[in-house]
Amino acid sequence: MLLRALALAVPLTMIAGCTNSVDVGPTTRVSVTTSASAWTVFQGAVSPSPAGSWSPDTVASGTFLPYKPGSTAITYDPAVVPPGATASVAIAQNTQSMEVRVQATGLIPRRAYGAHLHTMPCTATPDDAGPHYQHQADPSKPSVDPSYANPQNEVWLDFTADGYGEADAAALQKWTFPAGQSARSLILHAQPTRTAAGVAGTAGPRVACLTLPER
Ligand SMILES: [Cu+2]
Repeated sequence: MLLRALALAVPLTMIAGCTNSVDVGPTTRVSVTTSASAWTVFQGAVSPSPAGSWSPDTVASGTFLPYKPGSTAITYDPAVVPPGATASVAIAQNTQSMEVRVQATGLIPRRAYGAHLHTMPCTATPDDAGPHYQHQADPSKPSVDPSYANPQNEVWLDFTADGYGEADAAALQKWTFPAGQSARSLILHAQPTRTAAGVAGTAGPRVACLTLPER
């Protein structure tokens, strides 16, 4: 008898749910934009992994706020990365290649940002995050030589925020982080990354920083 009552209750609940949903307008975006939008592949050579095989070994996310002791997601320029903006980074590696994905929200709609993985964690001082992580280290510092400062040797994740201030980007590398060594931050820059000799890899001021976990 109890089962019978439950069997009746379930369809009734479903009907009630359908009826209610009529009143919910299409004004709430929720996560539709994020989940439906395609990853922007910076390097272009390989397609992103199919969703089923994507299994990152490193994930970090945070909400950018002005620096406080212990912060792991910091905005250095609230006019460019508004407090409350978010970013998440996921890194998936196999034996010889790596894919890095970033998703961001709360940015300035339709604004272009430079973005890279850097060597050190975030602090109150933007430069403390160090230079870009390089697979083959440039013997000259700062590295502005396009034969080292390029998106094959560094992890570049530049993006332009959409009309809602959201963005996705991905980078594919034909190398992996050596054991016990990895990039420790995602830096957002005020400008897209330059590629010309003498300025390669530069992208204007550092406007936000997300610390990545040690691996
Ligand atoms: Cu950078």
